[in-house]
Formats: sequence, C-alpha cells, structure tokens
Amino acid sequence: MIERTFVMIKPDAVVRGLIGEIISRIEKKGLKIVGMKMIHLSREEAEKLYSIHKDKPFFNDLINFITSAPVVVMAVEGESAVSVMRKMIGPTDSKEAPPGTIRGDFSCSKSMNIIHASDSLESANRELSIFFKEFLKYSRTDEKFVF
Ligand code: FUP
Repeated sequence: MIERTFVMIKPDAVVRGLIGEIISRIEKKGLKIVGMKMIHLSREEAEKLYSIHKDKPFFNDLINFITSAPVVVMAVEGESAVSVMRKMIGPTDSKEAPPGTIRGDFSCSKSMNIIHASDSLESANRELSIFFKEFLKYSRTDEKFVF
C-alpha cells in the first residue's frame, strides 16, 4: 500500500552536515519526498511532536536537544513507506543500530540519534499534520516502470 510518513533530520545531523547524505539515501531508496522544509522548532511544536513522551525522564533533555538547532522535516511517500523508513533508520539506540542503517552509520547515541521516522501510520498522520497542510504531487521517473 502506498503510505505517507513523517521524517525529521535532527539537529545533530544538521550541525554535522549530514542533511544531503540522508536525503540522498531516501531518494535512492525510491521513496518520494512530497514535502520538505528546514525549520527551527519552537518548544511548543517540539512538545506537541513528542507529547507521548511527556512523562518520561528524558523528556526535558529531548526537547532541549530537538530545539537546539534547525531540523529538516519531510513528508515521504511510497510503498509501505512507514516500515521502509523505520528499517532504513534502525533502532532508537544508535549503538544497537546495524551498519547500513542511518543511525547505525552516523551515531553511537540513543538521544542524539540523527533522524526520526514515524512508527505507525497513525503516528505518521498525527505528526505530518503538525507540519504540513498539503503535499506535493508529481511522478518520479522510476515510479511507473512499464515492461
Ligand atoms: P524512535 O521511535 O526510534 O524515534 O524512539 P522513541 O519514540 O522511543 O523516542 C523518541 C526519542 O526520544 C528518541 F529518538 C531519542 C529519545 N530517547 C532518549 O533520549 N532516551 C530514551 O531512553 C528513549 C528515547
């Protein structure tokens, strides 16, 4: 099923100059970017995005980190986009993330773990609605491969 998911390149990746590398992997995988902007999250937006974690001990550090520098937020579309993006980023704790995943290749940290991608279609819809009102429409050249 064609799905749309929410992806965020986090401040640690932005300040390390990894935006292009990460976007490149998403494009090369065959997923379609249908919304993208670089923004500096307000505390309010960050708390809304991570509202499910508001009672966790790491919540304050998480909000401080995610508002410490700009992020790149994206709407990413494609076949099984939610699970495909989750596989591409790897598990939350980058120390456990296998080589070849984005977290596995670029981080050793659980808190500064480079990238976020929605964990379900329901989360994707909620998270996308915080940052995007509409999505771009176009076809990738590899989208309709006729043979
Ligand atoms: P993920 O879905 O992989 O982004 O991970 P979670 O939703 O469980 O956590 C959201 C963010 O909180 C993580 F990306 C990093 C941060 N976090 C911590 O800093 N410490 C923890 O123990 C768990 C999560």
